[in-house]
Amino acid sequence: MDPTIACVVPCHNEEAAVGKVVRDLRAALPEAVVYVYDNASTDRTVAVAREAGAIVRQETRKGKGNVIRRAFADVDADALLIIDGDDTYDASRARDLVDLLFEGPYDQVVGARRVTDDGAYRTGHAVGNRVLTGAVRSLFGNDVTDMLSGYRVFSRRFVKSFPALAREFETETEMTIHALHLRLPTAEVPIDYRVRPAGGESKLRTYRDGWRILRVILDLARRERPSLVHTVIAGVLALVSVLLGIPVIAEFVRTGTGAPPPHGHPRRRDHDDRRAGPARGLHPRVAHAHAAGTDPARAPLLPGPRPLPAPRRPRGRHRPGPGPEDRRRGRLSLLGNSLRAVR
Ligand SMILES: Nc1nc2c(ncn2[C@@H]2O[C@H](COP(=O)(O)OP(=O)(O)OP(=O)(O)O)[C@@H](O)[C@H]2O)c(=O)[nH]1
Ligand SMILES: [Mg+2]
Repeated sequence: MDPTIACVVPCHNEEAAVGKVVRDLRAALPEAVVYVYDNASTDRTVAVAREAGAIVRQETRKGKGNVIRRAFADVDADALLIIDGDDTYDASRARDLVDLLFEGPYDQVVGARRVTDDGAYRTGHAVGNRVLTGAVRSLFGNDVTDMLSGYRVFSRRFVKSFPALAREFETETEMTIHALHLRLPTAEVPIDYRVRPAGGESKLRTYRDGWRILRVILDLARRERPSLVHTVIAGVLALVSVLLGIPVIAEFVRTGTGAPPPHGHPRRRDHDDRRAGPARGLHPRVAHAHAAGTDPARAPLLPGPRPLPAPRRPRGRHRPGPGPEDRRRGRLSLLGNSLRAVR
């Protein structure tokens, strides 16, 4: 028995292009059944698709991901091809993709876009696709060059095992990661990517959908590669903490104590000592002799007050420690030092 082939075309307001897409598919794959999955179109998409020979199905929940989930559940075929209804992909290449799937045999064949028309990609989309594809390659494997392509053929095995969770444009990311994670045999076929015909309008919102796609990548990475993700997070935090700690370690090495003096600045010995005088605590006669470079024993007796004895450290449990104000200043200065060192 010949293998069965189905084509699924998700459409939302594509009256300008869907007729040509359906006709091209039917010409390339006469034996295939072509389904147009519409939801909430307010133009003549449904009528145009029917006139071109497609079976039109409706999905109540809006979003390309919702449509794909419904189609994967309902459609039964040995090969299931998906393609956008905006005629940006070359539907006449459908036979090449399907033949390769059966020949492989592969579970997925992706039409990897090669831009032939300047302007086929909206500003920044090519770069965004490259960045997201690079993130997926480094996290999940190197076998993909266009992870956001919407032109693919799947085996029955892939379709029935695919846990379709996406609601909107994250659906292609899920397909790519599903194949990479389960190491499903996948091939790519270079295909032309061209501008949509006049009258058609893109539904992709660059930042909102780009952010959703990135979140799917991170979420799947956390689930599929937990040790890698948590090692990277721990490594970044360890690096930050070492950077913040450098001033404290340097202070410790220099002074032998990690805590800064209570007045909030590292102790400057020369300055403090000069203020205190060279011979604090010495009898003025001896200090004078030191300063003059003479023998203190022969120095003349000078009148003057005897130095006060050094204050005695209180004993017992009620020694006065640094007050709350001192501690607060100490903490602030530690933070200040750390931030100054990071800068
Ligand atoms: N049924 C259905 N189809 C949708 C919905 N949103 C988008 N589509 C279809 O999904 C396909 C891809 O949408 P596009 O707007 O072309 O998005 P894109 O191809 O990623 O972006 P462009 O590069 O700007 O074309 C098109 O056929 C849309 O009509 C939706 O909510 N429901
Ligand atoms: Mg498109």
